[in-house]
Amino acid sequence: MSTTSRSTPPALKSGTGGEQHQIAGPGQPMLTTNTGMVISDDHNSLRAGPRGALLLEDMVLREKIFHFDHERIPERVVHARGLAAHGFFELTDSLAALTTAQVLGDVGHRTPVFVRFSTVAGNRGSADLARDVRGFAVKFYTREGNWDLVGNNIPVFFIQDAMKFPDLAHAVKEEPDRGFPQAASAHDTFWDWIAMTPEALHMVMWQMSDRTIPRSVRMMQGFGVHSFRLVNAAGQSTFVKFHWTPKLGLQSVVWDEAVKINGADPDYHRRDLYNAIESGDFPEWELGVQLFSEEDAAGFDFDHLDATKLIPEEIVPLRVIGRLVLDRNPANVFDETEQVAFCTQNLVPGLDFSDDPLLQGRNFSYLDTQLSRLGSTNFNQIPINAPKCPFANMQRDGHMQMQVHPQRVSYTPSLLDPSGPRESPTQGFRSFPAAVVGTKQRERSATFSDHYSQARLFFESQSVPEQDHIVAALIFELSKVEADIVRDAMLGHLVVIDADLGNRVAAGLGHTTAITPATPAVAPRSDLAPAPSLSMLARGVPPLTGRQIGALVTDGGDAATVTALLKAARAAGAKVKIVCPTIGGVTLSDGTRLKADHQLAGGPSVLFDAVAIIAAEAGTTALLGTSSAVAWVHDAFAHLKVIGATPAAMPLLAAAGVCEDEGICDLDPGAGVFIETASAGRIWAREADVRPTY
Ligand code: HDE
Repeated sequence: MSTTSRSTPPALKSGTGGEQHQIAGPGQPMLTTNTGMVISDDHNSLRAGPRGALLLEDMVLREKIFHFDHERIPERVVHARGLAAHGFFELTDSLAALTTAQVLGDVGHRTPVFVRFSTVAGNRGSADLARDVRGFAVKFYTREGNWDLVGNNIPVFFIQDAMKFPDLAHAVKEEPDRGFPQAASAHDTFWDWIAMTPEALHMVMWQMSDRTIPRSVRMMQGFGVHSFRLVNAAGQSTFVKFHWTPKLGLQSVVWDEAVKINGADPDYHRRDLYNAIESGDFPEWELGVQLFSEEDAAGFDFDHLDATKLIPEEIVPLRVIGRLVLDRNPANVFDETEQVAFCTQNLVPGLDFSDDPLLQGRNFSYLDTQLSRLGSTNFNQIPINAPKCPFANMQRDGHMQMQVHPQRVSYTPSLLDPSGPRESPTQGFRSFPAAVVGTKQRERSATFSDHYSQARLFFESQSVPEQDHIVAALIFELSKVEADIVRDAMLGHLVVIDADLGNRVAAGLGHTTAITPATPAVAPRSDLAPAPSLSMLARGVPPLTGRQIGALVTDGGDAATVTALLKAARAAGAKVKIVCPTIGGVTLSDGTRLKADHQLAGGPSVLFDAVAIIAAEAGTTALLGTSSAVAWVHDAFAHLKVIGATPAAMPLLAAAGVCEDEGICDLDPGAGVFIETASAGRIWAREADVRPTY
């Protein structure tokens, strides 16, 4: 039953226990049971006398509690924690010559979409900023049926064969004999499995990079990972890989920040997306495609059917063909975000699968998992899963059947009902008639055997700070591993990927004995040209748009500086959040009141991309005795953020151990220099001063 907004509040009646009853007024919906019986009292169970036991007869109580008891459904076995939004996909460049799919052919057409982002390993209640791969699953409600592009924010995957997926998931999830750690790969079973599975090493390099601690889901790439086929009207096939590129640029947090954000705001990513959409800042991505033929593929120095490999953009450039805009938050998170069921098997005519063995395995898994998660083969009837084009078939009955089928005939063919739904050889989905030959065997192609070359390519394509972070992440993760045998085996892999990488991690682990290199199945290549497209920093400085500046303001803070900051930030597309000693806000130098968005302890600087401190002398003195204020400034400095401060705030910077560098700006002449400096991103040069690098 929907609720309606009323201009007059419902009448109140005090109950016998002092509770307030709201009574439905004229024209207002009345509260009913699920069968429509109007409820007279929603606060008091039926009992034998005012102090007596409850009566089993109370069907109102029993129905309410019965429904509540079953509100939860099994969470996803992986990707349990998700956030989602509605939007549209608009094609800007037609692929009609290569595919009959209208969604990729009709320029200007807007296809509705629902996009769910997720972490992989953590349970539904885990924190958003776990170091983890992010899911990037897009459901296109096309005019020819639903197309689900179920991708990740990393273009490769851990494994080459679906057979290994349960092992990977078991290894990374919490250890079953103790139930921890949750949402973390930094534990023995994960690294034990990785050490024994060299095909995972390329993905591990990505996982240890800042890609897995994104600043926002609005600021990360997405990839379809596998090769798919486009099939045109003439029946010709072109291979395609799909890439989503965010308009806000690629941005991540640093690891210490991620750790602290998880405490300060475990819902950081969901809040960020929700707030951006609510305030009209609709996140947008470009859809790019890499198109290549069977002959092109034969010339690659890897097998494109192997999901642990990528095609560098330097080899097959991206062709941008459309844009994805997310402009509406889910109306109900359970109904939509939780119940959405993505299935890699959902394609539309004009698209087809490649023979990637991982993709083929996924096509079984996703349909299958929905049955245990959603409980019925009719899950496609749930509104978020239902196609928005006409659909009809002879599937009937089953748990929770929501449709009434009045037809006598529920089969084909039929003389009795010749007008019912029938197949269409012209418009229906047809598989690309790829020739198939071979013996039945459990064996992987020799073209899948090189596990180190692209891992090396990835590491060597990173900028210096990015390489430093990969080294630091490996040191962190392997330091959490208790078994020497696992750590030693991992070092053996790392030195084969890149000797410098392995030696640096060994130094950071305090590993003093000789490393025994792993023995690769085929010799890794050292002649691959670095691919700058794989580096987030090499892709350019992302704009300040969509980012947040935290301003710590005390009583007596300079009013003109606050005004200048708000104005300059707005002009740059950034939002300013005011942090004050109390949530009641402060009185500025000109006597005006400034409202606070956060109280100091509830608004640590990790929540912001750059920070400003606008304090009067007395305010600074008070902050010097407040550890959360000193930590606020210290963390901002350690997290390489640009810091703007009024002259009176300088003692706080000194107490926080801040040293002069190009990221420390005087706010006295105004906020222009501060905003300009903050627009260039983090101060990477500071990193060597705040953290040891190995
Ligand atoms: Fe998934 N994966 N996966 N996966 N995956 C699921 O399906 C699976 C893989 C991905 O927001 C499950 O509905 C197997 C690659 C995303 O609802 C399950 C294999 C990629 C999501 C499943 C893979 C992904 C899932 C769990 C190896 C990136 C979340 C719940 C063959 C291209 C979708 C569900 C959402 C979810 C199985 C590998 C991405 C169990 C067997 C590769 C984004 O079916």
